[in-house]
Amino acid sequence: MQLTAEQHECFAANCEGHESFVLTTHMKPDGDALGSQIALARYLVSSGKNVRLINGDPTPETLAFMAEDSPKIEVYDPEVHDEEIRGADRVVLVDNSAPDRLGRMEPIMLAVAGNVLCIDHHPTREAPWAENILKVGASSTAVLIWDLLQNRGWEPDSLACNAIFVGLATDTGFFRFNSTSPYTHRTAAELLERGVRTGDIYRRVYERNSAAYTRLLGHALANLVIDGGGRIAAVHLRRELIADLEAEDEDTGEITTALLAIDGVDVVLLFRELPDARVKVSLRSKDELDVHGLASGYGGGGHRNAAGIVIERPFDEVVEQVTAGARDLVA
Ligand SMILES: [Mn+2]
Repeated sequence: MQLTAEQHECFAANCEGHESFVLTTHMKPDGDALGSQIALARYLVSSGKNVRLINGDPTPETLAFMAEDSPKIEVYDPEVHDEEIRGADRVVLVDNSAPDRLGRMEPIMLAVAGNVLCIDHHPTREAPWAENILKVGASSTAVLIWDLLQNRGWEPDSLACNAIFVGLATDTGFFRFNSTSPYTHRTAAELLERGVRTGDIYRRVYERNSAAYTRLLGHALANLVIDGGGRIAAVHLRRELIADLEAEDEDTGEITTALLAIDGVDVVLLFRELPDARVKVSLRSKDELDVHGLASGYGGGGHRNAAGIVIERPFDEVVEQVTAGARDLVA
């Protein structure tokens, strides 16, 4: 078990005591966010509950396969959904406890905070939600959902199994981060026994790169900057380059994986200039080095080994300051 008896009781009371649910998650939903949301939705629907899935941002194309046969995931529109959200017996927020990671849904979620059940594994500051089922350090929210649903005695259907597997696999970098626990592997084993196919899921999620992304990756790798006595690797993606390579819509977060593979590098910084004069910084680190602390100094969030910042300052200034912070970290 991942969660305590009290947490299981809290979940049970929430399920039994309510008929209509709205499930939501953080902005730019990832595999764990959607996997948790979909698996929970399948369970609630199978229990005869009324369930709406409403997210602030659309499901990314690489993860659309997860949602194909799930209850429909709607993209938040205040005119349409505020009433639904206010009227739900219970609103469940998964894979996020921080209001500022709700994006467009922050105002309505804060308005109904007294009716929100939050299920999450991120380090949290003050969560304003009515009830919280939190396990910081768990590999993913999906394993928490698995634990909760197993405890309810529910036998998950194949869609829920796939959803949970995508959640735990993507949040652990396919079982390679240190957050990967024996429980993660045991859960994965249970899912494989129920028919989940690892290779198929890996291909669907990860082998989806475009030529534009691959060119950008090539440029990034060829122009990497080594700092901090060899312990920091950084990449700078300026507007002009992104435009030249027609890579505007590409998700560049994964470029950090290649940088982190450099021998001796412990911290990776990816600076990307956004169209609206803001700068996005993706930070990654190995082992005990805490880039979440560095990111939160600039209003960013994430985990110890993976964090992000979006900041409205001149590009060179952001590079200088965050790099200086990273040097302190490895010093
Ligand atoms: Mn997660």
